[in-house]
Amino acid sequence: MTAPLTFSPEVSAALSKGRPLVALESTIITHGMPYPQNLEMARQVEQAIRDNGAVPATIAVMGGQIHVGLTDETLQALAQTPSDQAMKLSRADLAVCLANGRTGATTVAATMICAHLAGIRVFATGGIGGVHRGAETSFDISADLQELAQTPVTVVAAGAKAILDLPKTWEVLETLGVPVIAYGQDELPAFWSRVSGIKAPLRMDSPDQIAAAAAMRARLGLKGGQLVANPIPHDAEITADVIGPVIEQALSEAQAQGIAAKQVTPFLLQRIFELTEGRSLDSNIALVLNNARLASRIAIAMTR
Ligand code: PSU
Repeated sequence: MTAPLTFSPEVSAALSKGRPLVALESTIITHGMPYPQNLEMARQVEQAIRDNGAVPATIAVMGGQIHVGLTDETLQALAQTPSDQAMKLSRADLAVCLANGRTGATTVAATMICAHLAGIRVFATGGIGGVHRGAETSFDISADLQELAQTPVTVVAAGAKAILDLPKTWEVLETLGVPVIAYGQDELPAFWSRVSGIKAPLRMDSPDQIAAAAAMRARLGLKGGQLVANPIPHDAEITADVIGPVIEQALSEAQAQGIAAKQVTPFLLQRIFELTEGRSLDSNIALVLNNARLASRIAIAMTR
């Protein structure tokens, strides 16, 4: 019995020739950004990966299959699917969605699982999920963290999303034994902002170093992946003094409205988009593109 994987012709050709591949998630399309910017972002990110010498593999679940590499038609349909009509898939519900023939968008956790099944070792996204603020009472901690501890995929993100409790998120990753690597600086980035005031446990300055570290983990038989925290480009940054109060306001509205579980992150991103009059989305798209470029270079380094 093998996993129900359907490859696009582009991905299938890349896999058979051993070409560098970069996985992309679909929750950022269905639950992370509004239409039509989500579709533009998805297309631009795929193109950025091609322009940097690798092959993009956007992953989503439809008709009982894990689709690895989507046609533009499918991408369009997914981008226009209302968020309540696509399941937001993590490790817990991936099999349920597949077995019942439902449509599902993959989060970081589910994309890592699918990428690994497909033989893809690098994945680019915006920001991982993590420990939500108030987790000491709500226990709301993203399954993305556990996945990084058990599935061997290198995830390139601009850190964890700044709506989270970042110090607690990094503490949990340390406990789980996940290498957290700041790219090109000593401090961990904070999604919309380049700095967080938190020193990174590890720092690397080249794709080759990151590829070598992944290869060594495999040789040691260590489970799990690595997180590369890549700072947002200077010109797209929103500094903490600007974004901080906006996050606070969105968080208090979420609390007042009783938003919980899987709805928290999409609600906060949407409110922050409204409160910044679109600026947070422009930054989010810029950081995803930046991560896609670095992920392509890491994927190429891994094939050497
Ligand atoms: N990166 C973004 N926007 C997003 C996400 C990542 O720039 O919306 C998605 C990813 O799919 C990630 C999810 O796994 O947000 C985290 O959701 P939660 O906090 O509910 O675990």
